[in-house]
Parts: sequence; C-alpha cells; structure tokens
Amino acid sequence: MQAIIALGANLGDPCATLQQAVNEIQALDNVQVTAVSSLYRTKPVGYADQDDFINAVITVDTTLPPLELYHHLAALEQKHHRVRLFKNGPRTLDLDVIACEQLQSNDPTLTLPHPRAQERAFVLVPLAEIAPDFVFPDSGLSVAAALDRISEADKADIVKLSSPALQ
Ligand code: PH2
Ligand code: MG
Ligand code: MG
Repeated sequence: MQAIIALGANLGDPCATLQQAVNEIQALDNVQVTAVSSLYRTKPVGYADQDDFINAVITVDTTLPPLELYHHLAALEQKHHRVRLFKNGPRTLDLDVIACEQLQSNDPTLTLPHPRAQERAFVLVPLAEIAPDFVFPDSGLSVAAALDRISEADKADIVKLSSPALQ
C-alpha cells in the first residue's frame, strides 16, 4: 500500500528534525520511503502568533495496516519529545497520515483521507511536487486540482527552501 505522510515542525531546529524523521521512517520495518518533497517554510495556519513552520511531504510503500503506521509515527513524534501546547499551536514534530491509497475511514484515531489536507496549501504544495496525480477518494479531486482551488494569497505563504532537498 502507498501512504502519504505530511511532516511539520516549528520548534527547535525544524529542518534537522524533519530530515531525522524521514530517516527514522525509512528505518521502520516494512516501510520504504518512495519520494520526498523539498522543505518549505510556511506561515502558520489556525493560530497565527507562532513561528513559521517547516513542512514537507513523503510517500511510502508499506505492508503495515494504516493504524499500525499511525502508531509508529506517533512513537517517532514522542521520541522527538513532542510538545503540543494546544490545537494548531507550536510543535517539535507533527507526522500526519494524509492518505492510504483510496481508503476512506472515519476511525476517530485516524480519519482517512486527512479531513483538512485538501484545504491546506502547506500539504498540497509539497504533495504536488511528488504526487500531483494522486486522487483524494472522498472529493475525487487530484492534488493538482485541489491546489488549483487554493487562493494565490495562501499559496504565497508557502516558500520552497533553497537548501538541498531531504535525503
Ligand atoms: N500544522 C497544524 C496547524 N497549522 N501551519 C503550518 N504552516 N504548518 C503545519 O504543519 C501546521 C499549521 C496542525 O497540525
Ligand atoms: Mg497536523
Ligand atoms: Mg498530527
């Protein structure tokens, strides 16, 4: 199964944390990282009074069931001493499963696809770099089509970093 994972951080050294997180995901048993986007500096969404985030998106191939993948990612967040002061607030590392192929699930632990991914430029811009043709199963929109619906102002908040890509 192919899964899409979004990475975000805005505390500590976010670029280094994201790089480490990709390596740690690659090191998980039965998980193979297949594509890694560039890093992006992004304006905070949901709660403005905090530092910019660094965001990236990866795709993985895995034989793990989605909930098992989720629990592995949650353990990696904890390993990075995740602090999450409040909803949408600052964090050292956030790893979100965005989609697992065409699976749709209302499991309260892991809703698939991620219910807000298609509105979030900080997910769609990096995702369009590595999987523009992925189709969200609930809306039927491709990543490219979802990105077309994002305002230019929101897209302008997402700046690709010139430093080398992850990996
Ligand atoms: N994550 C959030 C809330 N707001 N804003 C940006 N720019 N990047 C994020 O990763 C992010 C956010 C909740 O997980
Ligand atoms: Mg998140
Ligand atoms: Mg999260």
